Amino acid sequence: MTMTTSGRDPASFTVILPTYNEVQNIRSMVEELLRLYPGISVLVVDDNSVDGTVEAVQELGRRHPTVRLMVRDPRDRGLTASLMDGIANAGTEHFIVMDADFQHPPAVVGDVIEMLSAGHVLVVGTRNDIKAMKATRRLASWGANFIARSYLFVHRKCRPRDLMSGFFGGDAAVWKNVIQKSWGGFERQGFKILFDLMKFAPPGTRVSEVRYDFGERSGGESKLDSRAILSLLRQCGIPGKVLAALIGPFTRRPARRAPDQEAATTVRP
Ligand SMILES: Nc1nc2c(ncn2[C@@H]2O[C@H](COP(=O)(O)OP(=O)(O)OP(=O)(O)O)[C@@H](O)[C@H]2O)c(=O)[nH]1
Ligand SMILES: [Mg+2]
Repeated sequence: MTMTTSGRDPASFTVILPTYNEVQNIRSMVEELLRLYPGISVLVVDDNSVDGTVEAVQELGRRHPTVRLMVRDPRDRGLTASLMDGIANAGTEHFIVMDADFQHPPAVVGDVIEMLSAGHVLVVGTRNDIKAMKATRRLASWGANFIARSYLFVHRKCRPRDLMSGFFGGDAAVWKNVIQKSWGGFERQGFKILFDLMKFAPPGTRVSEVRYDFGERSGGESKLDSRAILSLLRQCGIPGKVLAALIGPFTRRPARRAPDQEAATTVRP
């Protein structure tokens, strides 16, 4: 069943879910999205999870024709790189990016759909409060947002209030074009693609927002570590890159992942 009134057709939306080891969340996440928005497309972009996420999504794909899985080249891991691939392959008029661990509430996707249907080019989810976070994480998020917004201010770019939120939707043609044109400028290993998109946004881009309550991760483990702040600094021009190179050696090493598998980027039904 699809709604077709006032352009609010779920079939023109793809929810992009990046995953790395999200077997505890991915089934319920996808099923909740399909329950709330029948007919919507879901594209899971996985970086070679080793916990059964891939198999879970393959099984969902067999039951639901609008669920697709993209398994990425293991030599090119990265959250931003995954989302670049997701947006480029969304295949619908609009896309919505959100985490797979329920920190971004599926119920608020409806608000994003409304605004995109009304013609907004970019709709960013702004966290109402970040109280669910530990104090250190809250401070890091505030600091990162401040650095990123200052960078965009200096470069006269539009600045969503919550650049670190990770929950946003857009017009697929506009942002696919931005990604294609500025491919080499993105911090592919980074966690904050919204910051990259804003850096390369067409002049005069307007940002709209929806508000949401930021929840706690529903299950599984966080993949966020000190790499996130380093990659954010690397997104801030030459001074940021220099600073990242200076503090890099003092930060925690990233968690070890599965050994590289044969290179393959595939979009499976
Ligand atoms: N494809 C891909 N997805 C990733 C990668 N790292 C994290 N993810 C996914 O991106 C989303 C956000 O990652 P999280 O680990 O939840 O990061 P976070 O929300 O900032 O951290 P927590 O609050 O601790 O959950 C989740 O759906 C992850 O599974 C990656 O390298 N590649
Ligand atoms: Mg999370």
